[in-house]
Amino acid sequence: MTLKELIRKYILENKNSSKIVYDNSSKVLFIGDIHGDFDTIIKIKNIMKDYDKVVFLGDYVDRGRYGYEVLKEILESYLKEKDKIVLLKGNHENLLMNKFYGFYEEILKKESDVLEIIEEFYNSLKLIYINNRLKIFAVHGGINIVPEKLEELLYYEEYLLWSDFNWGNPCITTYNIYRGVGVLFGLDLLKPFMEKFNFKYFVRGHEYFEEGIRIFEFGNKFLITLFSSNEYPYNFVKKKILEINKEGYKIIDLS
Ligand SMILES: [Mn+2]
Repeated sequence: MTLKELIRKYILENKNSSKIVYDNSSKVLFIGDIHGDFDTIIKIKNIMKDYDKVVFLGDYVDRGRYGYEVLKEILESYLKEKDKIVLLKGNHENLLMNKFYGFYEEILKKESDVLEIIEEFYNSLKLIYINNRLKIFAVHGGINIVPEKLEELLYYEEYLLWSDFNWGNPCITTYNIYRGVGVLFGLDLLKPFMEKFNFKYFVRGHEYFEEGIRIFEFGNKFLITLFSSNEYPYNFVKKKILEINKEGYKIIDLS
């Protein structure tokens, strides 16, 4: 199948469903930003069978060379096991971003018809994954409020996709000076959010670290940032993916 055909099938399955995925799986695999790194896809393909759920945290395309192949492979897997694979949206699932960071040109070269349908595809991606059994909240970037109900977060898509954790001053939520969009959210937001909704893990992508993962622990709760690409300009990154099960979490090295 062409990428356009795969995308069309994905849209049909998802266009009228909620942007929040609620799940009760007991063994979940998380994959951080891929940014066109096909090697990541090859490596996870063999281990996906060991999991009840596989959650991609977004940023599939741009920067790296193989965004087209990455999307194709992920959508083929999705269509084989629709209940198993969750595709969250990243800030690079956006045509304007693609014009600046490479995927637009890549589509033009590899399958230009995809352009007719790509924005509808981006709009049909999920924004939040919630696992009540394992007490996980997952999103590409972060949060900007402690809502009354989780569904309210969907009004703040830009914040969900663009926000970062305030590593420099974990206590304080402030304007995201580094990106000029979204917030840097601190413990003043994170802690009441996690307590109110009884989450133990906050899993996100969006930021790269040389170690491919960074974990902030508070009480018996964890904010985990994952990065799963070492395509240029991230060649130095020791890319990681993450398993969460009933016993705890396990970091898997893909580098
Ligand atoms: Mn991102």
